[in-house]
Amino acid sequence: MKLTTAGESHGKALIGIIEGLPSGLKIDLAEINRYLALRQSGYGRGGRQKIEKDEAEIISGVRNTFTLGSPLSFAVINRDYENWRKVMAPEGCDVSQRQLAKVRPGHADLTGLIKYAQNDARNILERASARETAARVVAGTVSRQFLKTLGVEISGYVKSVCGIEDNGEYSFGQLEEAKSQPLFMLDGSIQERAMRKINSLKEEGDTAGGIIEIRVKGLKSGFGSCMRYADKLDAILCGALMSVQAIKGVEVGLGFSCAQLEGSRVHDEIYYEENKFFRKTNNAGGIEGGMSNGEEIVLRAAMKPIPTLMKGLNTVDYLTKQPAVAAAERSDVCAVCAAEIILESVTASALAEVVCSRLGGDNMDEIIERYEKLQ
Ligand code: EPS
Repeated sequence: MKLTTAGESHGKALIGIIEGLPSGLKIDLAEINRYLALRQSGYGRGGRQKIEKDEAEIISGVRNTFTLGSPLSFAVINRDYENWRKVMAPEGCDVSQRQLAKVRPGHADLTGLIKYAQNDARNILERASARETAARVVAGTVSRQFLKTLGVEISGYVKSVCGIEDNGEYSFGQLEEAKSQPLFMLDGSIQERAMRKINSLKEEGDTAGGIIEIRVKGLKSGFGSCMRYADKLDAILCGALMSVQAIKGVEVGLGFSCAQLEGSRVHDEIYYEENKFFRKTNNAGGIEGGMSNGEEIVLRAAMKPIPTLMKGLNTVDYLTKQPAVAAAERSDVCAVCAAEIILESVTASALAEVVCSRLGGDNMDEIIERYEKLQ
């Protein structure tokens, strides 16, 4: 299974092509649109989300709601394109308008300008923008529907915003509650504090990031590999999380805390009862030796603060080489909720690919039969 995305933030549309999907998978378009709406939601988003109302149009690969086994292609139209046509139209436009030279620290602007030999950072930021993730949510929700047929589910929540952290422990079932909360947090009073922090950052023209926890329930053991480094499940999943805009750190299970503890407090002891191996703890986060071990997979990702600050950071004008204040027109103050949905989605896509490459199969019946035979 392979996903290609295309599209500029203020261009006509975001496009995706998923290759390698088996035939016979039922596609629920309403669910795809529900996750697209969730990606747009959350406390701290900026003005752009009032313009967009993301909906996926499936263009190929599905007939009468079932996949055909052919490439599934889709589009999400950018409503804002109508306001940008005169500076973005591929057929011809006025590129002298909306130029960006006061490159933003933390954004792709400066390095992209140099790498792609451009004079206008708009030619960089339009694609580097996190708007691209709408396409990854569409593909991720298709993958989520594929995994669901095997009994594999993905959920998550926002654990911290700008250092305001929830250290509670939650069962998988409790996580779904997060999506009805303004910041996808599970502790009401911590969430209130985080919302107040976002309010004050907005007034100051500043931004915030946070930590997001993603969990996978129901995946059987043995996915990934201890034989080939490139097939290690933790490497694949961490790579998927790191591919999301603004993610600067990822961990599995205890993650960075492992380094501070003795082995006896880290490794999950093994038991056997009623013909089944099990562990009473899950510090490994469901992955040992690069393979799923049948426990819940626990991933955490750190999102940096949005790099467009209304108050502007010190920078240099790319064209004049003079000191300047970085460009800012409108911006999100905090997009941790969007990141939560995106991280679930890329986890789903990466896992679906791992499952397909292990099980093979051209149609869903074949895949379900092969999965059921596994321990
Ligand atoms: C983004 C800048 C903002 C965000 C955008 C990502 O867009 P604009 O420049 O149009 O105000 O809202 O995210 C989205 C549009 C989205 O749908 O997530 C950036 O520079 O990365």
